Amino acid sequence: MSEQLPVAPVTMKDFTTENKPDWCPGCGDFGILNSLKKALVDMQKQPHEVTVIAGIGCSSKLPHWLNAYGFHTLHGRALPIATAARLANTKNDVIVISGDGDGYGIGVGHLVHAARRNVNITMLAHNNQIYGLTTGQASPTTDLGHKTKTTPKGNFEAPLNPMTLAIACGAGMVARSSAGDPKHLTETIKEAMQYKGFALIDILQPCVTFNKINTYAWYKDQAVKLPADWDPTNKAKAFEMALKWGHNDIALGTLYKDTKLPTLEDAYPWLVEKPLIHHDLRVDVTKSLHTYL
Ligand SMILES: Cc1ncc(C[n+]2csc(CCOP(=O)(O)OP(=O)(O)O)c2C)c(N)n1
Ligand code: SF4
Ligand SMILES: [Mg+2]
Repeated sequence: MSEQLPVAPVTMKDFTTENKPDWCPGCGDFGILNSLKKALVDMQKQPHEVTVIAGIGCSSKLPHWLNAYGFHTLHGRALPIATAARLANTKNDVIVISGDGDGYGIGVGHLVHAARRNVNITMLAHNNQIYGLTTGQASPTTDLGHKTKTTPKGNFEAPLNPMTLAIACGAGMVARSSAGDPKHLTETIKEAMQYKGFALIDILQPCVTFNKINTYAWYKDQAVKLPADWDPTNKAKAFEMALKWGHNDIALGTLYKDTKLPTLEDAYPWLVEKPLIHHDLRVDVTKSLHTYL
């Protein structure tokens, strides 16, 4: 019998790359990367057990600086690729990294379908309410009246509410956290990764260079933690809470969670049994097509 080699405990160093992030000093993305690493270490995940799929944006550069499997895809297209990655190997934890432009703008159609399919992945939406990478244009979550490069007289388009959208589309878990509260964010990421289904974490993330309104101080002043006795299974109450935005009204925590909702992979038990690569996918032309359906 072969002897099992002892496995050394996973540390932050195991998830740290040689290259350092090129985000602006003080950017909220640093706090999100650190909280993600801490969550993975707390859960004692091995780097090879984790796949991080990102779109395009400052936030979406994160996979370059996390020592795990990673794919920096196309603007708005992380979710379909993440869905495929998860179905191809359900033993792998799949995390999506997205921005408010990437995930709630160009990629919002994919959010709708990932939510309704309840794909077993965790989406971290770095919501800085601006297009950071392209130097400060209004995004779908830019507040009304906010003056940006594309809204010089102030934004007159009502912002999209990602929380109500995700709940309405059938997401299994919908939470909000903050890059400025690493402890809360780490715990929320762990909860989302342990959740069996689609978990969206909308993360308040200051862009210190191009958003001078929604700063660390602004979010700290506006955000408030959900009460300790909050019941996340009450969908109507979660929706009501998700509608709120403003002073002492931006709720941090898990607004909604349905632990009984079937996930997409529940419909494909043969994929859960073993990864796609270990299946015999050869097609026998003598058999009727119906044999394969
Ligand atoms: C198809 C396509 N359209 C537009 C762009 C230009 N572009 C790159 S990132 C970006 C927006 C980034 O904003 P966000 O997703 O909020 O990420 P952040 O930089 O704020 O983290 C845009 C419009 C692109 N790369 N590809
Ligand atoms: S432009 Fe904004 S979002 Fe991008 S790295 Fe700088 S501070 Fe962060
Ligand atoms: Mg953004």
